[in-house]
Order: sequence, then C-alpha cells, then structure tokens
Amino acid sequence: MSVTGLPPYDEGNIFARILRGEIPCKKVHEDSWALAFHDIHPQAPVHVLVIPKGPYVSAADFHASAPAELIAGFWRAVSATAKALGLEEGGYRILANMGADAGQEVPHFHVHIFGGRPLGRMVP
Ligand code: IU
Repeated sequence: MSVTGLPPYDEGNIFARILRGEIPCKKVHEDSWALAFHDIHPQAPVHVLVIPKGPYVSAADFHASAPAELIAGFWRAVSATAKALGLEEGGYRILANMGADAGQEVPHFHVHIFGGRPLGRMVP
C-alpha cells in the first residue's frame, strides 16, 4: 500500500508506458527529472501534465520516497514547462489529485498545469 492508500506502483500504468515511449504523447518539455505533455481531454485552453521520471503513485508517495534531487528537479520542470507554454505573464494554476477522494485516475504522480484564460476562484 502506498502512503495515500493507493495500491503499489504499477509499471503498466498509462503514464509509465508514455515514459517508456510505448505510447505517444504531445510533448512540451522533457529533462532528466520529468516529462510534460498535453492532456488528452483539456479542461482549459492550456492543460498540460507533468510527471516525474520515477515510480511514484501519488504526491505523498513522491515527497516521502523520491530523492531530494528528483523532487527539486521535478518542481523546476513544472516551472520550466509553464514558461515554455508562455504562461508566466498571465499566470496559471497547478493542481495534483491524490487518492480516491480527489478522483485521481492515473496512479503515477502528476501535476496538472491549467492556463490560457482567467481561471476563476478555485472551488474544492
Ligand atoms: P487525474 O488527476 O488522475 O484525475 O488526471 C488524469 C488526467 O490524465 C486526466 O486529465 C486525463 O485526461 C489525462 N489522461 C491523458 O492525458 N492521457 C491518457 O492517456 C489518460 C489520461 I488514460
């Protein structure tokens, strides 16, 4: 069991397969720590996912178990992705769903980046 009550990491999950290049994605940014690609069902004019290069189920799992270098590299990659998308001036939202109550669908930690229009007040 992972720290969020989700099952252990499954190497067959869709984002693991994208990381291994078995499934294509619309790549925005890639470095040693992370891969960023467009969400297949965008909820905003810009909707990109950033995933770490490692077997982490959720945010809690990632922060508890990943090496500090990877955690720093991942969050820098989130900022680099937003910059590459031209979102720095207008602003953007980052969000991570964690576990069942948040409706996390894919069991590989990922951060959503939303932008491209005023996003309004965040509602739980
Ligand atoms: P969630 O935070 O786990 O709920 O978000 C999963 C996201 O992954 C969701 O926005 C999907 O549209 C997106 N996604 C994708 O981009 N490509 C895929 O092959 C699959 C899901 I499955």
